[in-house]
Amino acid sequence: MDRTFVMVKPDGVQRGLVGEIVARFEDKGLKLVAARFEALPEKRVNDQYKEHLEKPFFPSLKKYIMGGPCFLMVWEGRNVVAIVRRVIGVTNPQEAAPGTIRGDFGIDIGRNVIHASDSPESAAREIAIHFKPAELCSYTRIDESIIYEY
Ligand code: IDP
Ligand code: MG
Repeated sequence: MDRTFVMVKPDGVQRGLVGEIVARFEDKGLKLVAARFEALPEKRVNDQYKEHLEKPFFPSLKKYIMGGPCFLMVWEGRNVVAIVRRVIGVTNPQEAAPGTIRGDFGIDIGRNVIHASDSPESAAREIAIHFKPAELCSYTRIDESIIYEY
């Protein structure tokens, strides 16, 4: 099974969207294997967004992400990285389709509620930034045998 890193950003936390967001992934049939609620230290924000360090929006992105606690998660499932990117919607909430998390809950690109890894390589890198291997739990969802055809 594949894994991806997902994080409810401070605006999502402060708007009380954590439960709704977790429910969407649970309802999809994905499996939660790790979670933590915390304010991110600067180093992990820089590591997380290392491809954006030189972008003009990076200072405001960092201020946004460090503006309050985040809810960090690892989700598991077949092809989970691509599935979760489709469930959250495109980066700009104004362009994100209705029915996606960003499409349903956001307006500004700099307040887009949620992060998710964009490739299996990013997922592995981001999971390792935020979680120790021992923090990833192994268990079976009771409905796994019917969610998956094989
Ligand atoms: P993603 O979150 O959909 O993967 P990225 O391009 O990786 O999008 O950008 C990371 C985050 O940086 C976005 O989710 C958003 O919070 C912020 N961001 C991206 N582009 C802009 C921008 O043009 N202005 C302000 N913030 C931006
Ligand atoms: Mg990204």
